[in-house]
Amino acid sequence: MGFSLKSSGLWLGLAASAFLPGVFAKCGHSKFELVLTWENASPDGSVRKVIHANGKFPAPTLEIDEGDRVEVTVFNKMPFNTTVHFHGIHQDTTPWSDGVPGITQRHIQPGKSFVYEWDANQYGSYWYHAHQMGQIEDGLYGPLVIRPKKSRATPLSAIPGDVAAIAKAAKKPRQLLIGDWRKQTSTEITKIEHEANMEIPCYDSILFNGKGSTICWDEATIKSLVTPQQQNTLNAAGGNMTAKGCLPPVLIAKVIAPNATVYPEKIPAERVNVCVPSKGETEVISVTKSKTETEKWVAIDVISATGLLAFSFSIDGLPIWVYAVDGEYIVPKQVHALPVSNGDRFSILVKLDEAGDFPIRVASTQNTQLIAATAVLKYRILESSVAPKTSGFAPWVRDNGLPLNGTIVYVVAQQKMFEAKTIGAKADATYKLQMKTGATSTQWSLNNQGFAAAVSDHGTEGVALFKQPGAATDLSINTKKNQWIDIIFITATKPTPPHPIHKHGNKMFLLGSGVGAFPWATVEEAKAAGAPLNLVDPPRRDAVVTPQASPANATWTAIRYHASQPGAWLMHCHIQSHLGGGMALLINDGVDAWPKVPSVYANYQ
Ligand SMILES: *[C@@H]1O[C@H](CO)[C@@H](O)[C@H](O)[C@H]1NC(C)=O
Ligand SMILES: *[C@@H]1O[C@H](CO)[C@@H](O)[C@H](O)[C@H]1NC(C)=O
Ligand SMILES: *[C@@H]1O[C@H](CO)[C@@H](O)[C@H](O)[C@H]1NC(C)=O
Ligand SMILES: *[C@@H]1O[C@H](CO)[C@@H](O)[C@H](O)[C@H]1NC(C)=O
Ligand SMILES: *[C@@H]1O[C@H](CO)[C@@H](O)[C@H](O)[C@H]1NC(C)=O
Ligand SMILES: [Cu+2]
Repeated sequence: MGFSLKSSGLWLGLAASAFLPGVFAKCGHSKFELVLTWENASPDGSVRKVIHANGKFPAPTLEIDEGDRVEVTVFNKMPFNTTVHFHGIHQDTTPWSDGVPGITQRHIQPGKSFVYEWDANQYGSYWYHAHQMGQIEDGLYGPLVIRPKKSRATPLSAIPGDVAAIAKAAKKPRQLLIGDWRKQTSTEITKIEHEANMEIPCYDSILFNGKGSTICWDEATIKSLVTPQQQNTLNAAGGNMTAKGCLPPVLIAKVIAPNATVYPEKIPAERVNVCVPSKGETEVISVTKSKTETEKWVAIDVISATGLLAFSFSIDGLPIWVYAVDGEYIVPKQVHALPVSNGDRFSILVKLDEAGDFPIRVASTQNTQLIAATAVLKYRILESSVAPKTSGFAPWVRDNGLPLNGTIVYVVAQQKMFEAKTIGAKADATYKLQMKTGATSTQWSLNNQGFAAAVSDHGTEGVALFKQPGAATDLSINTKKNQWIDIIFITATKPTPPHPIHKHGNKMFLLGSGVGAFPWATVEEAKAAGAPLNLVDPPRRDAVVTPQASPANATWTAIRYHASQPGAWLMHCHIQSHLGGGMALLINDGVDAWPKVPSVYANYQ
């Protein structure tokens, strides 16, 4: 089965023994190979084409030790271009391994391979995914875990319980990737959206580690779940939720792009109006307590791999301790439900007492669709004579994503980082970005204009990282090395849904958000005027969610980051249809110290 692949600039001659699809790690150096293929599969019980990595979906977990040099070789055996992005990985001094076509590399074409190489100078829960068109929605995603070095202090002692049992659980967190899923490929969906001239945010299933089902609720159930906000939209535009629990895309188009000519007759009925149930497997996280253990805990890395849906995460009957967010330790916080947005990671610890099959509940919080699903946390106690509890657990959250009375929901703005990091006292530059919608509900922009590179290949213009940055435009900003940069996201057109804005490269400090169009020149001025801003110990995130804007009021969100890593970084909405619709900006960091790209990357074809 040995073979070699030549791509000009990169010669990969692999001996048969070295080419075992899978994973082999050496001390200080983690090497992985991912062979990508395009296969028939039925994650939710319904067959379609799915991207497999080393023969499976989701892609395998990459387990790395903090401090390792990481090398990931991607073999593209699919009939289309691809790239792979390591989400949340700083890529300090290796911007060419960030995986964004047109920004940091050329496409990996069918039959070609590409070597990503970077330093794991972080720890915790991450994930990797395709950064080419809508390929996340075709299944190219997998977990990435960086085991903290032994000397790293942890916040676990703040959690009440058996210290050893907690530490043992946290050493081996289980990964739970949560995705939304449709019975058609991303290319088919995009084609329908273009023909109908509107965005069609309606999904079939929720997948836990690639497993799930299409659940069809009856009309009465859907009616009982409609949220006040959804009812407002229905009342204003005139209509009902569809059999799939979706707001009719025509209503969304009416609100977002009222002047667009739409062709709803081009949308196949099963895409929105008709729900066809199908049954796949149920994901089970199994935990067993042995006779010698006195207390049992389980750690779970909750990872959102959704293309569009934001959701509430909870475990019926069990409170959860959040101890890390986006890979970094926080001061632990006990809650019942998590607001999870596209690309987020929450690392949680759960104390288990009585044996049972606890429902792990995910419910959409997106206005566009009512959809919910459960996986199972199966807890057993060896040699116990008590029968496990299999039903009757009290949920924390309704299937429309709204918390029940008394449920404590995690609040991102109140997040306290465990490790203090200096935040620049004052920004060297402030950018106010005007987020807009376009003439149709498929067009979006992060700053005035849609970003064409997000939808095309950027081929004729060349790769941003491979040339000296030009002057800043609506689609790019330039910074100098080690400047502190403030960015204010303003919802210039409204209404608009929440947007999970992800920044590549290093993390952002989330200073705050509020109502209005940010009438101030700087964050300091806003703070002096009483705006809700934390300039002392704000949360660090690799994505921030901009609050939705009603027809009456814009919203703003302020972040600060350190331009410590020269290179070309994309900042974009992580909703795949918004990214595809142009909601992106190029950040050229450190233009005065622009990196020299190794020829193996610069010459890659
Ligand atoms: C695939 O990648 C090549 C090289 O970057 C590019 O020329 C081509 O246009 C890409 N094809 C698509 C469909 O993006
Ligand atoms: C919505 O459903 C109700 C029945 O529940 C029906 O009377 C009404 O006509 C429907 N509205 C639309 C716009 O289809
Ligand atoms: C839609 O068209 C009307 C009439 O031409 C115009 O007044 C309005 O501003 C337009 N709305 C948008 C969102 O473009
Ligand atoms: C919620 O709980 C509080 C205190 O237990 C109670 O006063 C209140 O009436 C409850 N609200 C609802 C809507 O059930
Ligand atoms: C929204 O705007 C209206 C009118 O400008 C104002 O009265 C209202 O207080 C605003 N809402 C919030 C939450 O600030
Ligand atoms: Cu990303």
